[in-house]
Amino acid sequence: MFCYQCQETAGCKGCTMSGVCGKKPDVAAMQDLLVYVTKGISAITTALRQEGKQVSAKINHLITLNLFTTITNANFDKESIESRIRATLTEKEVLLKQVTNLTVLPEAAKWNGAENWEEKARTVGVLSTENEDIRSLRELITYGLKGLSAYSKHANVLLKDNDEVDAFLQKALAATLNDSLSVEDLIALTMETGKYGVSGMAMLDKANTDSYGTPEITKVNIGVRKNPGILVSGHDLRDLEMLLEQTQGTGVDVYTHSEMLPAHYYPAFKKYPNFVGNYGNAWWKQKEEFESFNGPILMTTNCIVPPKDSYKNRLYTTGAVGYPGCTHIPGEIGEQKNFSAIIEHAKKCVAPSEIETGEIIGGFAHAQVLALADKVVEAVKSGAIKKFVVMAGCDGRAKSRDYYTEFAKALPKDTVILTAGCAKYKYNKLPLGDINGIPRVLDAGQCNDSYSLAVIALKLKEVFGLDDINDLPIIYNIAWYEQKAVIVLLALLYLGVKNIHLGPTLPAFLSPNVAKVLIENFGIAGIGTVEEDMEKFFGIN
Ligand code: FSO
Ligand code: SF4
Repeated sequence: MFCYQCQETAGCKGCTMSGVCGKKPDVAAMQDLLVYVTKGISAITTALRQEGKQVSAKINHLITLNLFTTITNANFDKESIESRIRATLTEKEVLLKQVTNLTVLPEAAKWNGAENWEEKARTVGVLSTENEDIRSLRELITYGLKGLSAYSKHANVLLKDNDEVDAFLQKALAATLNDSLSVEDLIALTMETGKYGVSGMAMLDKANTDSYGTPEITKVNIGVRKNPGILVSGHDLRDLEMLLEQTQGTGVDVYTHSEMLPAHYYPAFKKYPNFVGNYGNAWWKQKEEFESFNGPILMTTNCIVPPKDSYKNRLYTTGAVGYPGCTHIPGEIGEQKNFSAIIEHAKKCVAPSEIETGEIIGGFAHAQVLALADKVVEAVKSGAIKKFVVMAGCDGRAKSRDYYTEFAKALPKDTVILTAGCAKYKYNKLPLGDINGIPRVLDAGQCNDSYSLAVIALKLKEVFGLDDINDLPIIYNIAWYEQKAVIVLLALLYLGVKNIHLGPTLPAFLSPNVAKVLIENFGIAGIGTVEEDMEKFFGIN
């Protein structure tokens, strides 16, 4: 196997024996093959569109779900990945017959699955592209598209689609098979991926707010009650809504975990009396926290850590997620899922063990921050707020990520952190206080709500009458882990944000030449020690 799509890749180079995430070589091979056939079907849909023919929403959704399935920590179940390959091959055969000009199609579009899949997988993985710069850009684009697929899927389950996003996604995916594209062509495509990243996040923002209202300042309980509970992890708000509906009157409480925390900020979820609070921290602490939760856990999206036997029978998956031996709750877009098995399971469990008490505050998506705009602008003008620091992105298990906690603690008291994604767990329980009533950590929501941070920045630029977003007093110090952070990064680059610091390490999939392009054109940089960075950003030593 060879995989280097996430920040935790072995030796900062690539996982070759087994994934640091727990992905085994046989699963990695089927993921490679799934990406390959998904690129193949995307080449066909792209050709069909060029011939003026329609592509159905069903095919668009199949493509996004396939990519989502291959995101880090989403699906470890070889059988479910194989069944997605089979379904894709079946649809591909049907679509292939509708293409008039077959000569434009790459081999992946025509591959019918009639040979040994393991052997085929060995020839189509990351390393099948020999030129390291082309490989780097192809993977950068593919990972961005994986992130975009995840965000599209979350909008799709709320019955929002954007044909332009799907058409681009498929065109770009197909382009990663095109040997005639140069490094320059692929750099341009990378930037275009960022553009559609903005569209995808905007679509999801609209889908979420149309469905559940505008996020508002909210205090979220981090303690527990005495009823048995279900813990909901991942990002899928529609799954959470269905579960909350189905648990009414059952005596079972519902808690959020990790990236589901921001659900509490939406008005629509506040009406459920059994929606208790948030339990635990970011994804990587789940082994201890799922154990002490005592009840069933529903993983609606990444990030699964291979479960301990002690709670494996309590772990349920749905959507793109899968783990062998864990019960998967089916349900397509627009269908009601039946969570009765989880609810009945919960009734037999004891209440969660308390691991924390108190509250955390969040809900600072763009509408809420803009509602406070006068206060924020006043604080900036008076000098009470000197700088904003965007610390969005991911958390992870590397010790080096303690940097983010220490960085947050060391920040001057006249700075405000803007955050989104699970990176927040590195500092959202620190007593960082407020500035004139404005909390020093403003949490916009999930990683996709990084869109909100961009909207806020663009609004501030307008209010202060600036020509360039980079003239704002904003520092970008972003942590990444998996591929959704890649689309967030590309979206920020597309919006013209420069000098983003990316840590704890730069992606292994950036070849030296591609990294150089990002450094020279966008000022992308890594991180230093907290002391070095305090000096660099604030002149503190
Ligand atoms: Fe991922 Fe990062 Fe959103 Fe976390 S981008 S790792 S679980 O922030 O959440 O999906
Ligand atoms: Fe390694 Fe990350 Fe790939 Fe898992 S997803 S195999 S940890 S690079």
